[in-house]
Amino acid sequence: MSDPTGDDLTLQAAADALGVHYMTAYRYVRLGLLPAVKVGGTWRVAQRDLDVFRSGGPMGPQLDGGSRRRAPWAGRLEARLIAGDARGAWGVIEAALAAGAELEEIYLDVLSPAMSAIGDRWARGELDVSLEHRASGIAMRIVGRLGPRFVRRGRTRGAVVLGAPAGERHALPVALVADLLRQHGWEVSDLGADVPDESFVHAMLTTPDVAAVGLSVTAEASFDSARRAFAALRASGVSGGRGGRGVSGVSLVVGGRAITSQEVGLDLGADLVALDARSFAALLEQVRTESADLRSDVADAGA
Ligand code: B12
Repeated sequence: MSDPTGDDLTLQAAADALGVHYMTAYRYVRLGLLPAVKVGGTWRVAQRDLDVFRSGGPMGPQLDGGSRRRAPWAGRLEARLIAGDARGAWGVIEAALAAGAELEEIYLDVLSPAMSAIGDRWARGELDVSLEHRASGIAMRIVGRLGPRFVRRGRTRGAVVLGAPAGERHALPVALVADLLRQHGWEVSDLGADVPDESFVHAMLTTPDVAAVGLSVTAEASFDSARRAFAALRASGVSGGRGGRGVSGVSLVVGGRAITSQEVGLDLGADLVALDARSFAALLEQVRTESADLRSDVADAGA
């Protein structure tokens, strides 16, 4: 290891140089992949060590499409989940993290496909539903362990209430989407699955600076209850209306596996439809900006 000198870097600067989240860089340090020393309570990385790490050797994670990052993590995780091997499942996650995967990749490109594959095998009659329940439990514990490590510090963009409507038992998608929004700086109130209409309404009315209420709909059988939840939220009089551009309004958003098009989502009574988790944060940001513009237009008109 080189001795950090005057031109050494903070861990945040090293993370920025690598194009990874601070926690990913921190893990590289804790796993012994990236040399760093603690100076006065903060990690410092020598520029030379960073250069060696970035070039991929000797311990570098081959971030630029190297074979470790392309490893079939989802398949390995699926196998551990089906085996009910919580420890092994976590080991796969740790290995993917060490290879440079970010939270979003772990959730969307590793955990989600693993769970979908398990669902497909259940649907083909290859797996008993008890294994699916057990796998879901392990997956939830992984999310519980992983999410808090990636929470973004600093000012929040606003709050979002998230949950699955009454009767909809798929809680894992809600937990994943909640963490991904948190990583983008949103404060998320995750109500989980099977949420009664009045709980959505209560959460919306009592959550400070709430910008949106998001419903996660995984099974088509939940369409009616999603419709009822949106109707109850709208009846409480707070929503911004279609388009989600209300001056002091809250956008009602729907997403999830069963929401296959804008039409399907709007028909349930949502203001906005997010067709995947990756676009949700961008959509919320847009709504926030448009609401702020609208507020200033109204203020100008009143002046
Ligand atoms: C795990 C699981 C369960 C678990 C749930 C446990 C839990 N704690 O979550 C249990 C065992 C309880 C369960 C029960 C049932 N399940 Co189930 N389940 C699954 C399984 C295998 C994985 C779900 C999952 O977590 N996927 C991973 C997530 C992350 O992916 P995702 O749902 O697509 O979510 C992503 C996006 O859609 C989006 N997103 C999700 N929500 C939101 C919200 C917003 C606002 C936004 C913007 C985005 C967004 O972001 C996520 C991340 O990318 C799926 C298979 C599959 N293909 O998904 C079946 C599946 C969803 N289940 C299914 C069924 C049929 C059922 C049951 C009806 C079975 C039964 N007969 O008992 C029951 C009851 C369901 C009910 N009433 O809700 C079917 C649904 C079919 C359909 N057309 O509706 C599936 C597809 C299985 C299959 N292949 O047939 N299930």
